[in-house]
Amino acid sequence: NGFLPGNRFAPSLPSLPIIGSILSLRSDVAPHIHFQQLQKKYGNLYSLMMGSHKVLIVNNHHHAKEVLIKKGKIFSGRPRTVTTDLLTRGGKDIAFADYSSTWKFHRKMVHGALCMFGEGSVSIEKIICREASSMCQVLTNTQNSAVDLAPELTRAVTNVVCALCFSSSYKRGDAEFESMLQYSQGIVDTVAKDSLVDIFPWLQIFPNKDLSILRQCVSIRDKLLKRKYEEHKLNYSDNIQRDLMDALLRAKRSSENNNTHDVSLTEDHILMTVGDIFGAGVETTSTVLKWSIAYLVHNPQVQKKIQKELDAKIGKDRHPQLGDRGNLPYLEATIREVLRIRPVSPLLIPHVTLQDSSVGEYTVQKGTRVIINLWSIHHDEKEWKNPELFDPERFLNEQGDGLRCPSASYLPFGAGVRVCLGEALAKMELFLFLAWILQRFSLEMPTSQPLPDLQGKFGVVLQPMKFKVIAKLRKDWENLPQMC
Ligand code: HEM
Ligand code: PLO
Repeated sequence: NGFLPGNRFAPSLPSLPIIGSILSLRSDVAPHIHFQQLQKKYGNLYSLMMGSHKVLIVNNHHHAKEVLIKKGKIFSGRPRTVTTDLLTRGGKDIAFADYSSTWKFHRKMVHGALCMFGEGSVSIEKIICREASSMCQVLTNTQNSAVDLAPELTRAVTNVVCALCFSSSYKRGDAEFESMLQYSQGIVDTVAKDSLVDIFPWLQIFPNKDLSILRQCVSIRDKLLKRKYEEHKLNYSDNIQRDLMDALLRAKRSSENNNTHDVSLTEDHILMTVGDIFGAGVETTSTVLKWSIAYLVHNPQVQKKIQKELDAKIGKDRHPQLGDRGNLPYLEATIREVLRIRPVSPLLIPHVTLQDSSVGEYTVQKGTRVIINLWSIHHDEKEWKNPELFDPERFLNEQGDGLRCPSASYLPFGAGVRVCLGEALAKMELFLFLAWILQRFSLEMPTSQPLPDLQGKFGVVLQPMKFKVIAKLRKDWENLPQMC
């Protein structure tokens, strides 16, 4: 079972009874950067106490792979925390649910439903291209003025995941979409950031601004999910499966008709699982698109190279399609570099050790929380030359016509038992949206505005700060009819 005899524990930060290591955790920098800095003093594998919970911090890819892959099952639990319990009704979703047969069943189901639209399938490509086209149309109408692209990028990404989950989509300015943007930002700002209530659950009894924002946002989200659920129940038919919601309804019915099934699928489970996919689908991909644009305006030479590649391989007579992926290595390399330099989920989601085990030479006891610091792994100086430099070429071979993996210290989607469920979908979206935008537009900074901030705001996803850019139609595109 991977348990090594002996009792060598990883170096530990100082800790006091009840409050744990909180005094050593106070810092002006975000947790992923603080955990990276603590390596200087404690090495790349060390532990600390969050209140009464022992936490192991993993900053190195060898140890990360031991946890995620080699001993994946042993480390596949999730902690229960006040904020994630509020979001998921006590872990009735996938991402924040502890290891259990219900979690395994949900994961398999959703995986199956996503594969239905999966790689190579025409329908998902069509949906993404429809949204890309509509986004390009909006950019054409606002061109030459400085705009925050985030709402349009988010609408495009939301509509893809809306099509998958609910067979629906939002028009510009739709009130439900605007309310979704608001509640979702409220949730990102307040959930699962190892805030004090998650470390000391008893603090819930005191008034807490973040917790009340979270409660309010979750209640708005739950009403939306419940509405979609009821609509689907009304129009449900055993013969047609339109989307993920139908797939989950069908599984619920068959588990009810078949008493031998030992996995119970309640209404709560369906709502929370769709909520996960919808939330992950919106917040992750839109965040990566925003980071991509921030880095492209910082690095106009990269933007030009992508456009040169697009002009040579696709030209102006047709739009980009998934089949072009193998032919556009520079664009692919740029996407990989964005996912390296600004990982969406810099600390993944905490894992929990389900039985006594070990990592490297150290013993890890059952119940220990394990935080994989993807930030350290993606910025490891032994693995990446000049890690803070944005350089897509590190992912290209010497001829520059093919991709390579310069280091094994790269895990943007995690790995193993808890690997991201949306990796294939996210990669299709990133490729198509960026290819469509850069084929037609050049992204520039408005004069007299500072370049976007690249530090990011830490939370359950690492988001860039708001910024405005000008999307200018490229030469030769001004007079062409839009191919929509
Ligand atoms: C989990 C990354 C997009 C659904 C994760 C994890 C990471 C990740 C790092 C945590 C792995 C762990 O805890 O060990 C990303 C990135 C994305 C992305 C970088 C975009 C570029 C998506 C999308 C979906 C999705 C589009 C949904 C369609 C999920 C789910 C989990 C997850 C459900 C939880 C899996 C589990 O706990 O069993 N993702 N993700 N992700 N992701 Fe993604
Ligand atoms: C984003 C805000 C939504 O309103 C709710 C939600 C659900 C699933 C979460 C997602 C949020 C953030 C990103 C997460 C995703 C599950 C997997 C994904 C944590 C909180 C990642 C990157 O791990």
